[in-house]
Amino acid sequence: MTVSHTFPAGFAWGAATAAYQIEGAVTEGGRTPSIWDTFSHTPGKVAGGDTGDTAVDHYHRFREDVRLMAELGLTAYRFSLSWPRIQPTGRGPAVERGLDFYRALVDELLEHGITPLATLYHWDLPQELESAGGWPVRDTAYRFADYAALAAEALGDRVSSWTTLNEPWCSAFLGYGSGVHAPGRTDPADALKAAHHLNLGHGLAVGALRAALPRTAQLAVSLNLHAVRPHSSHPDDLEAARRIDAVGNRIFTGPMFHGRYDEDLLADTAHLVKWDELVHDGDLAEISRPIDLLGLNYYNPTVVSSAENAKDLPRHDGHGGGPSPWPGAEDVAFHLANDNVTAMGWPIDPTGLSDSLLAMHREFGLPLLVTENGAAFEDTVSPDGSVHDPERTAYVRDHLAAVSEAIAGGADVRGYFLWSLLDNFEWAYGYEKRFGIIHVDYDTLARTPKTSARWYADVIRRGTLG
Ligand code: PNW
Repeated sequence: MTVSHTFPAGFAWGAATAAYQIEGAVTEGGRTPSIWDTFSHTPGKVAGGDTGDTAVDHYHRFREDVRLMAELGLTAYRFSLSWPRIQPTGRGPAVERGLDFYRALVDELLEHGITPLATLYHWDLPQELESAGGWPVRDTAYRFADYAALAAEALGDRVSSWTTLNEPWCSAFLGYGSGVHAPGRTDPADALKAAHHLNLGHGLAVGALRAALPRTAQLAVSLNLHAVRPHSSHPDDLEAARRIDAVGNRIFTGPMFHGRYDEDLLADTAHLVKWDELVHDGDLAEISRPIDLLGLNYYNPTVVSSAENAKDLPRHDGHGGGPSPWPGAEDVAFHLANDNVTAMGWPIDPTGLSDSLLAMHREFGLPLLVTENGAAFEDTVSPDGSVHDPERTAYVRDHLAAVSEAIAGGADVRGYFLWSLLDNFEWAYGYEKRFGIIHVDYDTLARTPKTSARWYADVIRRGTLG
């Protein structure tokens, strides 16, 4: 049976990037360091000693990049604003030169008929705020809301779709728990405090955005909700899955959508933080301010078991024996969903995407966006310069089919943003891993659309997978 995968009218066909991963120009226009500048310049933190100093030089090449987007027929583009470009110290007034860059980018997008979706925070905290304590400190949430107001006042006349945070799980637990992301701190209590202050920052920012933007503005958050699956139906594996769902997912969705932290999460982590001191009166009301859309970033499912049940099995904990990013669930063992993996070692399983979208639809009842989905592979560059990435095409096709199945099952999915538009700085992996549908030659910075980009353009033009 041939299934025709179609998408609703007005479905946003997008691609995504983030400021530090593509912009470069880290000292231009008044920009000062973020925690990722500090981290990438610390020996041993990023593969190959790579930094975002130049990245793919999008800051100087954005007009070419928008032209490439238009050639692909993208109807939407998700990018992030660099906080230290707009408000270098994380306090005080906005820097006009920083805002001018984003005004020019957005105008270029609009002239090409591409709808901008601006993310306020994709991990580049101004270093000065980290030096004052970073996300484990409550004040950072208020600083984030002030920055959100500045950005909305300056760009609200041309950007109507906004997301607050990208993947606060990564910011809190990779940044302050396992330390594999900036700022590289490794204290489980600080990671939990960071999670609460990211939640608070989100809620305060939603308030600031609502106050500054027209009533038609669409507000969202992007979460990397883990599609958690127990390795077996053994009660200990179910308990492992419950713990990971608590500290991986419900720690964000609980306060944001239900105005509460679940009792089991509080109990699992009670030995690490005093929640009643961390969470002030009124915080949960602030965090649960209504938003318009929920963004999901999906790459692979998360299969877990108890440590005991993993004794004789290969484990894939992803933190290489270093500090755990899972406070209160340090003993949980992780497994590959299957052996068919990307260049990141991440198993390919699109059912996690359809399952997550349907579960989110049922639990939150909000319109949804896939704000990131994509894969790293080792692409083949032919002598004629063409770049072939059939595995990426297959990955995206199968995941778009999963989105279409979720829509058929009732989920109100409004768009899909492929990660990523361009090969770019892949955080702790540097430039070694390539996620782009457009190849970047890191010697010349020349852009070449890969075969996956041509395929995606066809899908967009037809509006169906065929
Ligand atoms: C996301 N993990 O990062 C980010 O939003 C992107 O900036 C990034 O380039 C992309 O996915 C690919 O990695 C993640 O360890 C990084 O679970 C790490 C994890 C998840 C997402």
